[in-house]
Amino acid sequence: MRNDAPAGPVTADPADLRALAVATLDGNWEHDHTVPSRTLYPHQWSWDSAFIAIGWAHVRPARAWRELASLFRAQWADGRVPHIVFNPSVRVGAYFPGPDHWASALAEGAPAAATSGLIQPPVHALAAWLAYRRDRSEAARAALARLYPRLVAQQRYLAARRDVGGGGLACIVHPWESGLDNSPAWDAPMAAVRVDAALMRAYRRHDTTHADAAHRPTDLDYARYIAIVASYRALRYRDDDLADRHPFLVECPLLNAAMGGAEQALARIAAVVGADPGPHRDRATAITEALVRRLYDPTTGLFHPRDLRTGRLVPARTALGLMPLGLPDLPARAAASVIAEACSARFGLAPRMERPLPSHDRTAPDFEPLRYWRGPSWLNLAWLLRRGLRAHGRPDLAAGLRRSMIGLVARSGCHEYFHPDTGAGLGSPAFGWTAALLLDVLADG
Ligand code: 9WN
Repeated sequence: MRNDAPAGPVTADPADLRALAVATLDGNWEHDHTVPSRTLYPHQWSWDSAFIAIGWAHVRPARAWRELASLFRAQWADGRVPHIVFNPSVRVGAYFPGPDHWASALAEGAPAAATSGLIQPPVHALAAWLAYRRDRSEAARAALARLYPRLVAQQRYLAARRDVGGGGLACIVHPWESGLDNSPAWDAPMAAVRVDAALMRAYRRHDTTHADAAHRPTDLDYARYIAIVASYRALRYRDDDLADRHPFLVECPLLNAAMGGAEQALARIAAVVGADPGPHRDRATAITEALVRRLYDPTTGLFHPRDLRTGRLVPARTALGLMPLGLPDLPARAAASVIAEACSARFGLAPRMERPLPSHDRTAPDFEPLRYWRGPSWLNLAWLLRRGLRAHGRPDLAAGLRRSMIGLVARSGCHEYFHPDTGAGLGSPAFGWTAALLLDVLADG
């Protein structure tokens, strides 16, 4: 099956939903990895592969390990895991910005494959651990042992090269690194990026030929995205002196929560592969403490990104600010306030949810129900939040979120994202992580 055709309204039968999810993943499988979408994203994406591996582990475990192995084959010498690994057999120009734009071959320590120079949230150690929990075969243990040093190097890169603020957290150098590209969380730091509005005349976007332009980031967003890439590319993606020369430096709550979660997962993996879990546990504790110290705002009860160019927290209340709940050692006070915010009218979490979890505060004036990460509901955010609710003793809310996630796919299919009021499917109709994470929640009632 090639996944280009929109999926129709589906079914509430779990067996049918599971079959739809497996068909979606099968349709997106590409020899050693899974594309997020055949049309919009025809290469391999970093955090997509992690979520997708979690799904494969339920149905074709060997593919979970191949997915992670192929991604980590493209790891850079400094430990960074690139956010896109380009498939050389895909037509040049099928995605913008493509391999020529990134020119990774010119950078020191880049792999043989063409990649981007950016990263995405490090959810891979968690994915590897969850895949192993489902598949404890000897082959799985060997795959986990091969991945372990690479996962450790990924964390080392973040801690050693990206702690520009010096407070024990990693910063992102581009909104794409957060995975939530056009979140209102980035509006203030992005506004400070000087850009010539005519810049995009020199390029052709491809996303807007496959998706409605009104649902995607704007041309001005793209002009800034390209300007920030140009700044980093000019340094050959080196991280020295970022504070002096790079226009976008922000500590993101989701990326850092993922980094802390990765250390928790690595502690478990270490115990399986004969390494010492202790340092991982210590680093997990230190990251949680740094998150609370640097990104928690007791007046909003939420976590907020810190803009390192101004030193200030970004005031927008987005779903990013809920994500540190995934850390099991988050202090009870912070966990309680995040849960209270999640249950407020802003995010509408409840044991019986009336509407799906939005990606942005639905009471905010800049909430946009159709535009990508500025309002629509995404399954990966719901999945991450659900883990946090379980870790912090709220199975009732976790169950509400699970039902809501299943309900979205039952209504609309494996879409990329969903209308936060109606649940209508938006973006790609056959999206990898939606299918994969649905398989995970279906298996885990
Ligand atoms: C840029 C692949 C990726 C996801 C991101 C999502 C989107 C890319 C784009 O698609 O970003 O990396 O072209 O818009 O925002 O989270 O990993 O699914």
